[in-house]
Amino acid sequence: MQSLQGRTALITGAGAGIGEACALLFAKEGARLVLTGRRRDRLEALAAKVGVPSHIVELDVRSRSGVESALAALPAPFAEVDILVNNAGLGLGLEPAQSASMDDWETMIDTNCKGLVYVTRALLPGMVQRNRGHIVNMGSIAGTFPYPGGNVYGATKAFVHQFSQNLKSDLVGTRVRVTDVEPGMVETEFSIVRFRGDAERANKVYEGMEPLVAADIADIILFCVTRPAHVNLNVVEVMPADQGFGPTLVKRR
Ligand code: NDP
Ligand code: 8X3
Repeated sequence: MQSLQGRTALITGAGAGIGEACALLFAKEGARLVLTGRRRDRLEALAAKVGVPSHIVELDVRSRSGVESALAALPAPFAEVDILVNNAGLGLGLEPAQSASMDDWETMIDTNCKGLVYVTRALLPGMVQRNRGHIVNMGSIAGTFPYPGGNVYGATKAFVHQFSQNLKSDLVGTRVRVTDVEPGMVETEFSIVRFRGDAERANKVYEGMEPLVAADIADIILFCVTRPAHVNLNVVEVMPADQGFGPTLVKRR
């Protein structure tokens, strides 16, 4: 097992949910943190909590120029990123394709696909040059298993899956690793965002069942990034015990 002591981890969307849980767990393991996201207040509160050196970058991953300039200007000792967690992402709406919002579709594509690609492309050359690094992409079971209303969200996560595998192909022979983590239902702000702040509707998604929590996913990501350097976990698919295939197949009590 590798230690996180002295390693630098950059997390996109670190201010909430899975990103925040990764920051807290990585900090416990002694990593240095670059915390990125759009809500600076969240990042500042988190930085005050982690108890390790951390650097905040207020960043919307949809901005190609913003990503390029911010990540080129990371100060020492945060500039050499060892672990990138491409976590920033969202689902918007559950309408069928014939009536879903094109703006929502574009936002999901811009964030989940293009944003992830911008951040990866900005940090990858340094990792390859140093022959050291690990990119963890947040996929989803929605990228494999279709469900009504999952249309573009699921398609963006299928992109994440295939991009991760193709990245791995390009990196064979280097010590830069790639893992696609594909969770099922995790209770975070995900459903509140999906339903535009409708907390009652969001709560119903997890009613009567035991969902995963953000710390479960952080724990899995920590496992992936601490394997010996020659071990690459390609894809990790994880669901709550109460979830079957697709959100319509949930065991509620
Ligand atoms: P949350 O809504 O709790 O967190 C999402 C994070 O993404 C926030 O920190 C948010 O920060 C950030 N984010 C969203 N848009 C942008 C943007 N344009 N630029 C930068 N940061 C952004 O949800 P989760 O923690 O659940 O989601 C994290 C990832 O996990 C996503 O990729 C999601 O698709 C994936 N996932 C979630 C599952 C679930 O059931 N919850 C299951 C499978 C995958 P801010 O708003 O401050 O920018
Ligand atoms: C989020 C999980 O099952 O709601 O990626 O699509 S699901």
